[in-house]
Amino acid sequence: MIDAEILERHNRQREAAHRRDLEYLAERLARSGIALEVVLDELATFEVALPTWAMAAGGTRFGRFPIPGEPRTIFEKLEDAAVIHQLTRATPRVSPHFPWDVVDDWAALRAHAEALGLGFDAVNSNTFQDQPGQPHSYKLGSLSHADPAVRRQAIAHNLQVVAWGQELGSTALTVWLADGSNYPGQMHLRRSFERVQESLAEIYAALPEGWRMLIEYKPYEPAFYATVIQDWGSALLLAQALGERAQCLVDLGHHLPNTNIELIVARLIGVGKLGGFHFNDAKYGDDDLTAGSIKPYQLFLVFNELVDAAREGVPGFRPAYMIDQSHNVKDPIEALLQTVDHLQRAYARALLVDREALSHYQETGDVLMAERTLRAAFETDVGPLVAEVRRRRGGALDPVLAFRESGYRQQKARERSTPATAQAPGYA
Ligand SMILES: [Mn+2]
Repeated sequence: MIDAEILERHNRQREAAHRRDLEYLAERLARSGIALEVVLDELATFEVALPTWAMAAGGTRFGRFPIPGEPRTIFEKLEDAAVIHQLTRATPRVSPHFPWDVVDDWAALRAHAEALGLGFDAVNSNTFQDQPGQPHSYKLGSLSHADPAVRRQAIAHNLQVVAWGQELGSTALTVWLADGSNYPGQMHLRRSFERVQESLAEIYAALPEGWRMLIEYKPYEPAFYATVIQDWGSALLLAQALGERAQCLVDLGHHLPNTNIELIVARLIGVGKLGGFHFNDAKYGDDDLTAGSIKPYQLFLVFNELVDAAREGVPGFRPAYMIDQSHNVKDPIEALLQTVDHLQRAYARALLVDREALSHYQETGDVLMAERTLRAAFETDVGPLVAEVRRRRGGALDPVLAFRESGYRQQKARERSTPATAQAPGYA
Protein backbone atom coordinates (compact mmCIF):
# COMPACT_ATOMS: atom_id res chain seq x y z
CA MET A 1 0.00 0.00 0.00
CA ILE A 2 1.01 3.62 -0.43
CA ASP A 3 1.96 5.72 2.58
CA ALA A 4 -1.18 7.57 3.74
CA GLU A 5 0.85 10.76 4.24
CA ILE A 6 1.93 10.79 0.60
CA LEU A 7 -1.69 10.43 -0.48
CA GLU A 8 -2.83 13.21 1.88
CA ARG A 9 -0.10 15.54 0.65
CA HIS A 10 -1.06 14.77 -2.95
CA ASN A 11 -4.69 15.71 -2.31
CA ARG A 12 -3.81 18.77 -0.21
CA GLN A 13 -1.67 20.23 -2.98
CA ARG A 14 -4.50 19.89 -5.50
CA GLU A 15 -7.50 20.60 -3.33
CA ALA A 16 -7.94 24.35 -3.93
CA ALA A 17 -7.90 24.03 -7.72
CA HIS A 18 -10.13 20.97 -7.53
CA ARG A 19 -12.74 22.83 -5.47
CA ARG A 20 -12.90 25.68 -7.96
CA ASP A 21 -13.33 23.21 -10.86
CA LEU A 22 -16.05 21.35 -9.00
CA GLU A 23 -17.95 24.54 -8.09
CA TYR A 24 -17.90 25.65 -11.70
CA LEU A 25 -19.21 22.24 -12.83
CA ALA A 26 -21.91 22.24 -10.11
CA GLU A 27 -23.11 25.62 -11.36
CA ARG A 28 -23.18 24.42 -14.97
CA LEU A 29 -25.09 21.25 -14.05
CA ALA A 30 -27.55 23.21 -11.89
CA ARG A 31 -28.41 25.30 -14.96
CA SER A 32 -29.49 22.04 -16.64
CA GLY A 33 -31.47 20.98 -13.59
CA ILE A 34 -28.94 18.35 -12.48
CA ALA A 35 -28.06 18.11 -8.77
CA LEU A 36 -24.35 17.49 -8.25
CA GLU A 37 -24.86 15.44 -5.10
CA VAL A 38 -27.25 13.02 -6.80
CA VAL A 39 -24.72 12.35 -9.57
CA LEU A 40 -21.90 11.96 -7.03
CA ASP A 41 -23.92 9.42 -5.02
CA GLU A 42 -24.65 7.32 -8.11
CA LEU A 43 -21.08 7.56 -9.36
CA ALA A 44 -19.80 6.37 -5.98
CA THR A 45 -21.60 3.04 -6.48
CA PHE A 46 -19.47 2.14 -9.53
CA GLU A 47 -17.12 -0.79 -8.95
CA VAL A 48 -15.03 -2.77 -11.41
CA ALA A 49 -12.98 -5.93 -10.86
CA LEU A 50 -9.27 -6.06 -11.67
CA PRO A 51 -7.86 -8.99 -13.67
CA THR A 52 -4.96 -10.75 -11.97
CA TRP A 53 -3.46 -11.48 -15.39
CA ALA A 54 -3.08 -7.77 -16.20
CA MET A 55 -0.93 -6.89 -13.17
CA ALA A 56 2.36 -7.82 -14.86
CA ALA A 57 3.54 -6.64 -18.26
CA GLY A 58 1.70 -8.44 -21.03
CA GLY A 59 3.12 -9.43 -24.34
CA THR A 60 2.33 -10.40 -27.88
CA ARG A 61 3.26 -13.53 -29.79
CA PHE A 62 6.41 -11.63 -30.80
CA GLY A 63 7.73 -10.94 -27.36
CA ARG A 64 7.28 -9.52 -23.89
CA PHE A 65 9.12 -6.66 -22.25
CA PRO A 66 9.08 -7.18 -18.48
CA ILE A 67 9.32 -4.15 -16.22
CA PRO A 68 11.31 -4.00 -12.98
CA GLY A 69 9.16 -4.58 -9.93
CA GLU A 70 6.31 -6.42 -11.62
CA PRO A 71 4.52 -9.01 -9.43
CA ARG A 72 5.77 -12.61 -9.56
CA THR A 73 2.99 -14.36 -7.64
CA ILE A 74 -0.74 -14.02 -7.04
CA PHE A 75 0.11 -12.65 -3.58
CA GLU A 76 2.15 -9.84 -5.13
CA LYS A 77 -0.55 -9.24 -7.74
CA LEU A 78 -2.99 -8.68 -4.90
CA GLU A 79 -0.59 -6.17 -3.31
CA ASP A 80 -0.63 -4.18 -6.54
CA ALA A 81 -4.41 -4.51 -6.86
CA ALA A 82 -4.73 -3.11 -3.33
CA VAL A 83 -2.78 0.00 -4.39
CA ILE A 84 -5.14 0.52 -7.32
CA HIS A 85 -8.11 0.21 -4.96
CA GLN A 86 -6.46 2.53 -2.43
CA LEU A 87 -6.06 5.27 -5.05
CA THR A 88 -9.38 4.79 -6.92
CA ARG A 89 -11.63 3.31 -4.17
CA ALA A 90 -13.49 1.60 -7.03
CA THR A 91 -11.75 -1.77 -7.43
CA PRO A 92 -12.51 -3.85 -4.29
CA ARG A 93 -12.35 -7.20 -6.11
CA VAL A 94 -9.97 -9.13 -8.34
CA SER A 95 -10.89 -11.72 -10.96
CA PRO A 96 -8.54 -14.72 -10.84
CA HIS A 97 -7.55 -16.99 -13.73
CA PHE A 98 -6.93 -20.70 -13.16
CA PRO A 99 -4.66 -22.58 -13.17
CA TRP A 100 -2.43 -19.48 -13.39
CA ASP A 101 -3.48 -18.32 -9.90
CA VAL A 102 -3.62 -21.72 -8.17
CA VAL A 103 -2.07 -21.81 -4.69
CA ASP A 104 -1.48 -24.53 -2.11
CA ASP A 105 -3.18 -22.69 0.70
CA TRP A 106 -6.52 -21.11 -0.26
CA ALA A 107 -7.21 -19.86 3.26
CA ALA A 108 -3.90 -17.99 3.20
CA LEU A 109 -4.73 -16.38 -0.15
CA ARG A 110 -8.17 -15.35 1.05
CA ALA A 111 -6.74 -13.97 4.30
CA HIS A 112 -4.08 -12.08 2.32
CA ALA A 113 -6.80 -10.50 0.16
CA GLU A 114 -8.95 -9.64 3.15
CA ALA A 115 -6.00 -8.04 4.94
CA LEU A 116 -5.56 -5.85 1.86
CA GLY A 117 -9.27 -4.99 1.78
CA LEU A 118 -9.92 -7.06 -1.34
CA GLY A 119 -12.37 -9.76 -2.36
CA PHE A 120 -12.76 -11.99 -5.42
CA ASP A 121 -14.95 -11.59 -8.48
CA ALA A 122 -15.70 -14.10 -11.26
CA VAL A 123 -13.22 -16.96 -11.65
CA ASN A 124 -11.94 -17.80 -15.13
CA SER A 125 -11.27 -21.29 -16.40
CA ASN A 126 -8.58 -22.05 -18.94
CA THR A 127 -8.94 -24.77 -21.53
CA PHE A 128 -7.13 -22.79 -24.21
CA GLN A 129 -3.69 -24.15 -23.34
CA ASP A 130 -2.36 -27.48 -22.12
CA GLN A 131 -1.04 -27.76 -18.58
CA PRO A 132 1.98 -29.91 -17.72
CA GLY A 133 0.97 -33.50 -17.06
CA GLN A 134 -2.63 -33.31 -18.28
CA PRO A 135 -3.62 -36.53 -20.08
CA HIS A 136 -5.43 -34.98 -23.07
CA SER A 137 -4.50 -32.03 -25.32
CA TYR A 138 -6.78 -29.09 -26.12
CA LYS A 139 -5.06 -28.54 -29.46
CA LEU A 140 -8.28 -29.40 -31.31
CA GLY A 141 -10.73 -28.10 -28.75
CA SER A 142 -11.94 -28.60 -25.20
CA LEU A 143 -15.67 -28.54 -24.40
CA SER A 144 -16.40 -29.06 -28.11
CA HIS A 145 -13.78 -31.74 -28.76
CA ALA A 146 -14.85 -34.77 -30.78
CA ASP A 147 -13.31 -37.09 -28.16
CA PRO A 148 -15.52 -37.42 -25.06
CA ALA A 149 -12.43 -37.99 -22.88
CA VAL A 150 -11.13 -34.51 -23.74
CA ARG A 151 -14.54 -33.01 -23.05
CA ARG A 152 -14.66 -34.77 -19.67
CA GLN A 153 -11.24 -33.38 -18.77
CA ALA A 154 -12.34 -29.85 -19.71
CA ILE A 155 -15.59 -30.21 -17.75
CA ALA A 156 -13.67 -31.47 -14.72
CA HIS A 157 -11.32 -28.47 -14.95
CA ASN A 158 -14.26 -26.05 -14.94
CA LEU A 159 -15.76 -27.81 -11.91
CA GLN A 160 -12.37 -27.59 -10.20
CA VAL A 161 -12.24 -23.86 -10.96
CA VAL A 162 -15.67 -23.44 -9.37
CA ALA A 163 -14.46 -25.30 -6.27
CA TRP A 164 -11.41 -23.03 -6.05
CA GLY A 165 -13.69 -20.04 -6.53
CA GLN A 166 -15.78 -21.20 -3.59
CA GLU A 167 -12.65 -21.21 -1.45
CA LEU A 168 -12.21 -17.55 -2.34
CA GLY A 169 -15.82 -16.44 -1.99
CA SER A 170 -16.44 -15.97 -5.70
CA THR A 171 -19.96 -16.43 -7.12
CA ALA A 172 -19.45 -16.53 -10.88
CA LEU A 173 -17.62 -18.61 -13.47
CA THR A 174 -16.51 -17.00 -16.73
CA VAL A 175 -16.05 -19.41 -19.61
CA TRP A 176 -14.16 -18.33 -22.67
CA LEU A 177 -13.38 -21.05 -25.19
CA ALA A 178 -10.70 -20.97 -27.84
CA ASP A 179 -12.51 -23.92 -29.46
CA GLY A 180 -12.87 -23.63 -33.20
CA SER A 181 -11.24 -24.50 -36.47
CA ASN A 182 -8.56 -22.98 -38.65
CA TYR A 183 -9.65 -24.54 -41.92
CA PRO A 184 -12.95 -25.40 -43.61
CA GLY A 185 -13.80 -29.02 -43.03
CA GLN A 186 -11.71 -29.32 -39.86
CA MET A 187 -14.70 -29.29 -37.51
CA HIS A 188 -18.37 -30.14 -37.87
CA LEU A 189 -19.92 -26.71 -37.42
CA ARG A 190 -23.25 -27.85 -35.99
CA ARG A 191 -22.08 -30.76 -33.86
CA SER A 192 -19.21 -28.82 -32.26
CA PHE A 193 -21.74 -26.29 -30.98
CA GLU A 194 -24.04 -29.04 -29.69
CA ARG A 195 -21.13 -30.59 -27.82
CA VAL A 196 -20.27 -27.24 -26.19
CA GLN A 197 -23.87 -26.89 -25.11
CA GLU A 198 -23.90 -30.41 -23.60
CA SER A 199 -20.60 -29.81 -21.81
CA LEU A 200 -21.72 -26.44 -20.45
CA ALA A 201 -24.97 -28.04 -19.26
CA GLU A 202 -22.97 -30.42 -17.07
CA ILE A 203 -21.00 -27.54 -15.57
CA TYR A 204 -24.13 -25.44 -15.17
CA ALA A 205 -25.94 -28.27 -13.37
CA ALA A 206 -23.11 -28.45 -10.83
CA LEU A 207 -22.96 -24.68 -10.10
CA PRO A 208 -23.30 -23.95 -6.40
CA GLU A 209 -26.23 -22.00 -5.02
CA GLY A 210 -26.08 -18.34 -5.95
CA TRP A 211 -23.52 -18.82 -8.72
CA ARG A 212 -23.77 -17.50 -12.27
CA MET A 213 -22.14 -18.72 -15.46
CA LEU A 214 -20.88 -15.97 -17.77
CA ILE A 215 -20.38 -17.07 -21.37
CA GLU A 216 -17.85 -15.00 -23.32
CA TYR A 217 -17.83 -14.91 -27.11
CA LYS A 218 -15.12 -13.95 -29.58
CA PRO A 219 -15.22 -13.81 -33.40
CA TYR A 220 -11.77 -15.23 -34.14
CA GLU A 221 -8.31 -15.98 -32.71
CA PRO A 222 -6.88 -18.46 -32.03
CA ALA A 223 -9.36 -20.19 -34.37
CA PHE A 224 -9.05 -18.31 -37.65
CA TYR A 225 -11.78 -19.95 -39.69
CA ALA A 226 -14.66 -20.68 -37.30
CA THR A 227 -14.93 -20.15 -33.55
CA VAL A 228 -17.59 -22.24 -31.81
CA ILE A 229 -18.87 -19.39 -29.60
CA GLN A 230 -18.12 -16.65 -32.07
CA ASP A 231 -20.74 -13.99 -31.38
CA TRP A 232 -23.40 -12.72 -28.98
CA GLY A 233 -26.02 -14.78 -30.80
CA SER A 234 -24.15 -18.01 -30.08
CA ALA A 235 -23.56 -17.00 -26.46
CA LEU A 236 -27.22 -16.07 -26.11
CA LEU A 237 -28.41 -19.41 -27.54
CA LEU A 238 -26.28 -21.21 -24.98
CA ALA A 239 -27.35 -18.98 -22.09
CA GLN A 240 -31.00 -19.43 -22.99
CA ALA A 241 -30.65 -23.19 -23.33
CA LEU A 242 -28.83 -23.51 -20.00
CA GLY A 243 -31.15 -21.49 -17.80
CA GLU A 244 -31.62 -18.38 -15.74
CA ARG A 245 -28.19 -18.38 -14.13
CA ALA A 246 -26.33 -18.44 -17.45
CA GLN A 247 -25.69 -15.06 -19.05
CA CYS A 248 -23.52 -13.49 -21.75
CA LEU A 249 -20.26 -11.65 -21.18
CA VAL A 250 -19.39 -8.78 -23.50
CA ASP A 251 -15.67 -8.28 -23.99
CA LEU A 252 -15.42 -4.97 -25.84
CA GLY A 253 -12.48 -6.27 -27.89
CA HIS A 254 -14.33 -9.37 -29.10
CA HIS A 255 -16.15 -7.86 -32.06
CA LEU A 256 -15.33 -7.37 -35.70
CA PRO A 257 -14.47 -3.77 -36.69
CA ASN A 258 -17.39 -1.30 -36.72
CA THR A 259 -19.74 -3.59 -34.80
CA ASN A 260 -22.33 -1.58 -32.89
CA ILE A 261 -21.54 -2.88 -29.40
CA GLU A 262 -24.05 -0.67 -27.58
CA LEU A 263 -26.78 -2.24 -29.71
CA ILE A 264 -25.66 -5.73 -28.62
CA VAL A 265 -25.68 -4.50 -25.01
CA ALA A 266 -29.23 -3.21 -25.46
CA ARG A 267 -30.36 -6.52 -26.98
CA LEU A 268 -28.87 -8.57 -24.15
CA ILE A 269 -30.37 -6.27 -21.51
CA GLY A 270 -33.72 -6.62 -23.24
CA VAL A 271 -33.76 -10.39 -22.75
CA GLY A 272 -32.17 -10.37 -19.28
CA LYS A 273 -28.96 -11.99 -20.47
CA LEU A 274 -26.35 -9.29 -19.99
CA GLY A 275 -24.08 -10.97 -17.46
CA GLY A 276 -21.12 -8.66 -17.48
CA PHE A 277 -18.26 -6.96 -19.25
CA HIS A 278 -14.62 -7.31 -19.94
CA PHE A 279 -13.67 -3.68 -20.48
CA ASN A 280 -10.84 -2.73 -22.82
CA ASP A 281 -10.51 -0.94 -26.14
CA ALA A 282 -9.45 -1.91 -29.63
CA LYS A 283 -8.50 -0.40 -32.94
CA TYR A 284 -8.46 -3.55 -35.06
CA GLY A 285 -9.06 -6.78 -33.16
CA ASP A 286 -8.70 -8.09 -29.63
CA ASP A 287 -6.11 -5.41 -28.92
CA ASP A 288 -6.67 -5.28 -25.12
CA LEU A 289 -5.89 -1.57 -24.98
CA THR A 290 -6.88 0.80 -22.16
CA ALA A 291 -10.68 1.16 -22.02
CA GLY A 292 -11.74 4.42 -23.63
CA SER A 293 -8.35 5.08 -25.22
CA ILE A 294 -9.42 4.58 -28.84
CA LYS A 295 -13.22 4.97 -28.94
CA PRO A 296 -14.36 7.03 -25.95
CA TYR A 297 -17.71 7.86 -27.58
CA GLN A 298 -18.49 4.16 -27.99
CA LEU A 299 -17.66 3.53 -24.34
CA PHE A 300 -20.00 6.37 -23.37
CA LEU A 301 -22.78 4.94 -25.56
CA VAL A 302 -22.36 1.54 -23.87
CA PHE A 303 -22.66 3.17 -20.44
CA ASN A 304 -25.63 5.14 -21.72
CA GLU A 305 -27.46 1.82 -22.25
CA LEU A 306 -26.40 0.63 -18.79
CA VAL A 307 -27.61 3.77 -17.04
CA ASP A 308 -30.82 3.69 -19.06
CA ALA A 309 -31.49 0.10 -17.92
CA ALA A 310 -30.61 0.88 -14.30
CA ARG A 311 -32.87 3.97 -14.23
CA GLU A 312 -35.71 1.96 -15.73
CA GLY A 313 -35.20 -0.79 -13.15
CA VAL A 314 -34.98 -3.62 -15.72
CA PRO A 315 -35.56 -6.84 -13.71
CA GLY A 316 -32.46 -8.93 -13.05
CA PHE A 317 -30.14 -6.23 -14.37
CA ARG A 318 -26.86 -6.57 -12.46
CA PRO A 319 -23.93 -6.92 -14.86
CA ALA A 320 -20.51 -7.79 -13.45
CA TYR A 321 -17.97 -5.14 -14.44
CA MET A 322 -14.47 -6.45 -15.06
CA ILE A 323 -11.39 -5.32 -16.93
CA ASP A 324 -9.58 -7.53 -19.43
CA GLN A 325 -6.50 -5.80 -20.82
CA SER A 326 -2.89 -6.51 -21.69
CA HIS A 327 -0.37 -3.81 -20.83
CA ASN A 328 2.56 -4.22 -23.16
CA VAL A 329 4.06 -0.73 -23.09
CA LYS A 330 2.48 1.03 -20.09
CA ASP A 331 3.18 0.32 -16.43
CA PRO A 332 0.29 -2.08 -15.64
CA ILE A 333 -0.69 -0.30 -12.41
CA GLU A 334 -0.75 3.08 -14.15
CA ALA A 335 -2.69 1.63 -17.09
CA LEU A 336 -5.29 0.18 -14.72
CA LEU A 337 -5.57 3.45 -12.77
CA GLN A 338 -6.15 5.22 -16.07
CA THR A 339 -8.68 2.57 -17.14
CA VAL A 340 -10.74 2.94 -13.97
CA ASP A 341 -10.73 6.71 -14.45
CA HIS A 342 -11.90 6.35 -18.07
CA LEU A 343 -14.69 3.97 -17.03
CA GLN A 344 -15.84 6.33 -14.28
CA ARG A 345 -15.83 9.23 -16.72
CA ALA A 346 -17.93 7.27 -19.23
CA TYR A 347 -20.34 6.35 -16.45
CA ALA A 348 -20.48 9.93 -15.14
CA ARG A 349 -21.25 11.26 -18.62
CA ALA A 350 -24.01 8.68 -19.04
CA LEU A 351 -25.48 9.83 -15.71
CA LEU A 352 -25.68 13.39 -17.09
CA VAL A 353 -27.85 12.46 -20.09
CA ASP A 354 -31.18 14.26 -19.91
CA ARG A 355 -33.29 11.12 -20.39
CA GLU A 356 -36.61 12.89 -20.32
CA ALA A 357 -35.55 15.24 -23.11
CA LEU A 358 -33.96 12.39 -25.06
CA SER A 359 -37.14 10.35 -24.85
CA HIS A 360 -39.20 13.36 -25.99
CA TYR A 361 -36.95 13.93 -29.02
CA GLN A 362 -37.05 10.23 -29.88
CA GLU A 363 -40.84 10.11 -29.66
CA THR A 364 -41.28 13.25 -31.74
CA GLY A 365 -38.69 12.33 -34.34
CA ASP A 366 -36.30 15.22 -33.64
CA VAL A 367 -33.14 13.49 -34.79
CA LEU A 368 -30.76 16.39 -34.35
CA MET A 369 -31.88 17.31 -30.83
CA ALA A 370 -31.84 13.66 -29.74
CA GLU A 371 -28.24 13.33 -30.88
CA ARG A 372 -27.37 16.72 -29.36
CA THR A 373 -28.76 15.57 -26.00
CA LEU A 374 -26.33 12.67 -25.94
CA ARG A 375 -23.41 14.80 -27.11
CA ALA A 376 -24.09 17.46 -24.49
CA ALA A 377 -23.51 14.85 -21.80
CA PHE A 378 -20.54 13.32 -23.62
CA GLU A 379 -18.83 16.67 -24.07
CA THR A 380 -19.13 17.69 -20.41
CA ASP A 381 -15.79 17.65 -18.60
CA VAL A 382 -16.62 15.26 -15.77
CA GLY A 383 -13.06 15.12 -14.42
CA PRO A 384 -13.99 17.07 -11.25
CA LEU A 385 -16.90 14.66 -10.59
CA VAL A 386 -14.83 11.49 -10.62
CA ALA A 387 -12.03 13.21 -8.67
CA GLU A 388 -14.52 14.32 -6.01
CA VAL A 389 -15.94 10.79 -5.67
CA ARG A 390 -12.43 9.45 -5.16
CA ARG A 391 -11.54 12.21 -2.68
CA ARG A 392 -14.64 11.62 -0.54
CA ARG A 393 -13.92 7.91 -0.36
CA GLY A 394 -10.29 8.44 0.64
CA GLY A 395 -8.72 7.96 -2.78
CA ALA A 396 -6.51 10.25 -4.85
CA LEU A 397 -7.56 13.32 -6.81
CA ASP A 398 -5.19 12.19 -9.57
CA PRO A 399 -4.41 8.47 -9.10
CA VAL A 400 -1.66 8.17 -11.73
CA LEU A 401 0.26 11.17 -10.39
CA ALA A 402 -0.24 10.04 -6.78
CA PHE A 403 1.12 6.63 -7.78
CA ARG A 404 4.19 8.23 -9.36
CA GLU A 405 4.74 10.45 -6.32
CA SER A 406 4.63 7.40 -4.04
CA GLY A 407 7.67 5.68 -5.56
CA TYR A 408 5.80 2.34 -5.16
CA ARG A 409 7.13 0.83 -8.38
CA GLN A 410 10.74 1.74 -7.57
CA GLN A 411 10.35 0.23 -4.12
CA LYS A 412 8.92 -2.99 -5.60
CA ALA A 413 11.74 -3.07 -8.18
CA ARG A 414 14.14 -3.37 -5.25
CA GLU A 415 12.01 -5.88 -3.30
CA ARG A 416 11.06 -8.05 -6.27
CA SER A 417 14.48 -8.19 -7.90
CA THR A 418 14.94 -11.94 -7.55
CA PRO A 419 12.79 -14.49 -9.35
CA ALA A 420 10.09 -15.92 -7.11
CA THR A 421 10.79 -19.45 -5.92
CA ALA A 422 7.46 -20.14 -4.23
CA GLN A 423 4.06 -18.55 -3.83
CA ALA A 424 4.77 -17.66 -0.23
CA PRO A 425 2.31 -15.20 1.22
CA GLY A 426 3.83 -11.77 1.65
CA TYR A 427 1.56 -10.83 4.54
CA ALA A 428 2.11 -11.22 8.21
MN1 LIG B 1 -12.15 -11.28 -22.09
